[in-house]
Order: sequence, then C-alpha cells, then structure tokens
Amino acid sequence: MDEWLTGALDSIGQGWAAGRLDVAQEHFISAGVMRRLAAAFDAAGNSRAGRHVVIGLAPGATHEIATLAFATMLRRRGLRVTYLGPDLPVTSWVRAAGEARPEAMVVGAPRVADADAAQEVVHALLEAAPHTRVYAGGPGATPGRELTGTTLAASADWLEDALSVPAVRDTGSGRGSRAVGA
Ligand code: B12
Repeated sequence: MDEWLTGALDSIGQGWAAGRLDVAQEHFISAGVMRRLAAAFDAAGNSRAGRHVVIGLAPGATHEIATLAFATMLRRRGLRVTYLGPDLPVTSWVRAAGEARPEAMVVGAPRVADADAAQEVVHALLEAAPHTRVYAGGPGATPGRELTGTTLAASADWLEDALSVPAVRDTGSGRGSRAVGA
C-alpha cells in the first residue's frame, strides 16, 4: 500500500479527473483492489487475545481503501480488529462502542470534506464511551485525535505502541485518551 499502490491509485484518480480514464475503468480498478484487500483482511486472522480495535468510516465517507488497508495492518500486528465499513451513522458508532466496549475506535476520514462528520463521531464517542480511546485517520481527521505517521504502516505501528500502554481515563474534554498532539 505505502510503497506503490497509493501512488498508483492517485494517478488513476488524476486520469479520471482529466478525462483520460472512463468511470468504468476507474471503478474496475478500485473494485479489484477492494477484493484483494478484503481477502488480505480475512487472511490476516483475528486475534482473540489482542487489544480490540473497532474501525470504520465517518458518515458519508465511502473511500474505504486506506481504512481497510489500515485495519489489515492492525490485524497483522496481532490486534483484534472489527471492521465496520464505510458511511457509518453517528448513532451506530455510539451503539457499537457500547456493545463491543473496544479498547479503541478509529474513525476513517479519507477526504477533507469528511472532517465535520468525523468530528461529530469523535465527539459523540468521547461523550458516550469514556472507556474507549478514540482516534481519527486521513485528511479529515479531527485535530488532537489524528493517528500519527507519514504512512499507513507508521500509523499502525504508532497505534500498536499506544495500545500497549495503559489507558488514561478520557474526560471527554479532548484530553486524556492518547492521540497525536493530545
Ligand atoms: C478509488 C477511488 C474511488 C472509489 C472508492 C472505492 C472504495 N471502495 O474505496 C469510488 C469509485 C467509489 C470513488 C468515488 C468517488 N470519488 Co474517488 N477516488 C478514488 C481514488 C482513485 C483512489 C482513492 C484511494 O483509495 N487511494 C488509496 C488510498 C490508500 O490513499 P488515500 O485515500 O489518499 O489515503 C491516504 C491518506 O489520505 C491516508 N488516509 C486516508 N484515509 C485514512 C484512514 C485512516 C484510518 C488512516 C490511518 C489514514 C488514512 O492514508 C493513505 C495513505 O497515505 C482517488 C484518487 C486519489 N488521489 O486518491 C479518487 C478521489 C479521492 N475521488 C474523488 C471523487 C471526486 C470521487 C467522487 C465524488 C466521484 C463522483 N463524482 O462520484 C465519488 C465520491 C463518493 C463519495 N460519496 O465519497 C476525488 C476527490 C477530490 C477531493 N479533493 O475531494 C479524487 C481525489 C479523484 C480526483 N483526482 O479528483 N472514488
């Protein structure tokens, strides 16, 4: 993902935007990537003993390749990962937090346009689930909650390390739950 696929998909997006690639060609390629990624996610296995991370995308966000790749990287690091997929309503995030009581939740915000929706999810989770650490990833990530790392792999390393340290109780004020800059 980090070494060539992200760059290749960026070129495909530029080709689509410039009219060199038809929508059918762009969809054909992204559908193929999604199939391979989903297979890798399933093949990575799911640790029963590992720290539980629930991950999905903000309401309205459908560019899920980076978030699913990140979820796969977390599984490969031995974490227990539940992937909720794209376009998840705020109420469903809150319900998932209450029922699964995971160690952490990661809200994918792949575009700047997803920032408001991601922030709404983050704030709702901080309010409703103080037992859970809340992070956001992507260009629309909520300030103070961003996953660090210049690559997906570096962000996965960072989260793995963060979860190996006991949680500081979150007050809902934006401080306490460890996140980059927080
Ligand atoms: C594949 C793709 C699609 C697929 C998505 C399939 C899927 N299941 O995900 C489909 C065909 C559905 C699609 C739809 C659309 N797309 Co599109 N799409 C792309 C494309 C070609 C690749 C995106 C991708 O997956 N890249 C690979 C990943 C790994 O990279 P990334 O998303 O950039 O993420 C990196 C970081 O942002 C970060 N990151 C992002 N998310 C997260 C999450 C976490 C947790 C973490 C840690 C990090 C992280 O890590 C990654 C690695 O550095 C891009 C081109 C591009 N420049 O990326 C356009 C692009 C994103 N799409 C675009 C557009 C306009 C659209 C549509 C509006 C088109 C339309 N008119 O219908 C719709 C929007 C649908 C919607 N409601 O959101 C524009 C967005 C412009 C903008 N600035 O907002 C782009 C940039 C194309 C372009 N050049 O204009 N798209």
